[in-house]
Amino acid sequence: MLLITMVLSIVMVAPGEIVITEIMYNPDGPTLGEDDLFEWVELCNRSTEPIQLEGMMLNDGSNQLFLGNFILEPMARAVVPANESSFISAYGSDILIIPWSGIWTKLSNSADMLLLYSASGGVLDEIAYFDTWGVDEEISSRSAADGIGSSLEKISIGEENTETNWAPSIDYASPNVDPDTGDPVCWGTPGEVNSVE
Ligand SMILES: [Ca+2]
Ligand SMILES: [Ca+2]
Ligand SMILES: [Ca+2]
Repeated sequence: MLLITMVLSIVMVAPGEIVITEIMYNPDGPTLGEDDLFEWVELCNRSTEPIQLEGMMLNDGSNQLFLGNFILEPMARAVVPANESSFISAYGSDILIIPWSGIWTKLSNSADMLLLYSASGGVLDEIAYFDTWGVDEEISSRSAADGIGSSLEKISIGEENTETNWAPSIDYASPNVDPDTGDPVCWGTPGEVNSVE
């Protein structure tokens, strides 16, 4: 009976129940380290039930990774990091990390897409982002999420993944500080409610 319940819970995950809520596609390389090691994606369970993530797939059209055994509680958020030890070195070990296998879906610093599939192959969420998202021309021609330290955060997590519903993070969870300026080197709210929500 337990097994049947588990299988049903996997099959019945619907689009919008597990969603992509934050993307660190271009971490602050000069102070933090290599781009590929510090990228991460945050997922949120918007349903009212705990959801087993095992077998779900993140795909950017070429590279695929499969989520491992992990129960995401209702309204909880957890992170799929490019490199677990690098992520912990930047953000500490208190943030929920989802295990995965396969090939990291390298997050392009110009434009990329991310699709999240359920274990049964249905599309749960999809986003195509551009480095122009979040540009404030009065400040810079470059978005704060494009290598300046911010992540890209979703504003209304139940709405569509349009440009106006995503913005550079304005808060941070990272203890790392740029030794020259005293500023945090990697903003964003991995595992927590977004700073722009
Ligand atoms: Ca990148
Ligand atoms: Ca990619
Ligand atoms: Ca967040």
